[in-house]
Amino acid sequence: MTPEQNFMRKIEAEEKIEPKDWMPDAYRKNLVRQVSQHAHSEVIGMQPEGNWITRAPSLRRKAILLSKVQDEGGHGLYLYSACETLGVAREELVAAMQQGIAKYASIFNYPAQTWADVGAIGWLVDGAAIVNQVSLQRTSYGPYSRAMIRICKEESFHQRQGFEIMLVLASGSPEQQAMAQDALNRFYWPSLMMFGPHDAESAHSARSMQWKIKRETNDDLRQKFIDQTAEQVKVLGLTHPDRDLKWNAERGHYDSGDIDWDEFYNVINGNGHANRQRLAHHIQAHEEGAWVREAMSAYKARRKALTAQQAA
Ligand code: FAQ
Repeated sequence: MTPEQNFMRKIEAEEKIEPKDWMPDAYRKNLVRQVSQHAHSEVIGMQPEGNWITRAPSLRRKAILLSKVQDEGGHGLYLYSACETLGVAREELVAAMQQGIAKYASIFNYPAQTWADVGAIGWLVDGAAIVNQVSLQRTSYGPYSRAMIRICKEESFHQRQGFEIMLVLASGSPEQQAMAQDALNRFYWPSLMMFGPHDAESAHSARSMQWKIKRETNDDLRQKFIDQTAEQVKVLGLTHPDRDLKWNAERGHYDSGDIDWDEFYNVINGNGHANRQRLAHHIQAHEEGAWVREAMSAYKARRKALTAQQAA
C-alpha cells in the first residue's frame, strides 16, 4: 500500500490523521489555511466585544463578558497550537494575517455599537460558530478535532449568555426592545455569511469534503442555522429580518431570502466597516507584547543553559 493509499484508507475508516503521519502536501496546506484562519478569527473576534468590557451595564455582566472574551483568546491559542503541529511557526501565521494575506471571519469587521450588539454577537455569531464547530469535531485531523471538542463546550455557554442578554432586552422597556431588534437586524445577515459562499461558489469545499476536513457543506450548515434561529426569534418575540423567510413543509426547512454577496466579498477583501481598525489594533497589541515574547525566549534559553550545565 502506498502512503497515499494508506492515508485515504484512514480517512475512509474515520481514523484520525496525526501530525507525524504521512499526508498529501495539498491536505497539509489546506488545513494550515483553514485552521490558521479559524485561529485568527477567534483572536480578532475578541475586539468587538472587548470594546464593551468597560461599559457592561452591571458587575455581573462585566464578569461574564470578561471571561467570554478571555475564552476566545484561549480558543485562538488551541488553534494556533493545532496549526503548529503541521510544521508552521505561529509568527509566520500571525504575520500572514497582519499583512492581509490570511483571512479571518468577515463578521468581526462589523462594529458592536450598542449593548444589544453584545447579546446579538453571543446569540448569533457564537451560535453560527457552534453549528460549524460541532460538525468540525469530526474533522479528519486529530489535533484540530480535539481542539474543536473543547471549544464547543465553551462556545455553547457563550451562545446562551448572548441569548439571555437578548431575552432580557426583548422583554424590557420599548427602548430596550428597539435596541434588541436593531441588533438582530444588523447582525442576522452577516451571521449567515459566516458559513462562506454557496457550495457552487466555494473554492475549497469539494476537496475538503473528500478529505473530511469539512464534514458538512457551507449551505447545509447555513440551513441548520437558519432553521434554529427562526424558532429563537419567535421565542424572543422580535420581528425576523428576512421578509422572505417561509417554512417549506416539503423540504422540512425554512426557505430564505438572498444574501448580499457583494457585501460579503467587499468585507473579505478588506473593505468592511472595521477591517483597517481591527488589523491596526492587532498590530499595535502585538508590538506592545514584544517584550513578553522576548522575556519568555530569554528565560527558555537560560533554563536550557542551566540544564546543560547541570548535566555536564
Ligand atoms: N469570512 O472555499 P470557501 C468564531 C473565504 S469562529 C472570511 O468556502 P472554506 C468564534 C475562505 O477562507 C469563526 N472569509 O472556504 C467567536 C476562502 O478564502 P481563501 C470562524 C471567508 O475554507 C465568536 C474563500 O472565502 N470559524 O466566530 C468566509 O472551504 C464570537 C472561499 O471560501 C471558522 O473559521 C467568511 N465568513 O469554507 C469568536 C470555522 N467564508 O482561504 C469571537 C472553520 C469563506 O481561499 C466572538 N472554517 N471565506 O483566501 C471553516 O469552516 C471554513 O473555512 C469556512 C469557509 C466555512 C469558514
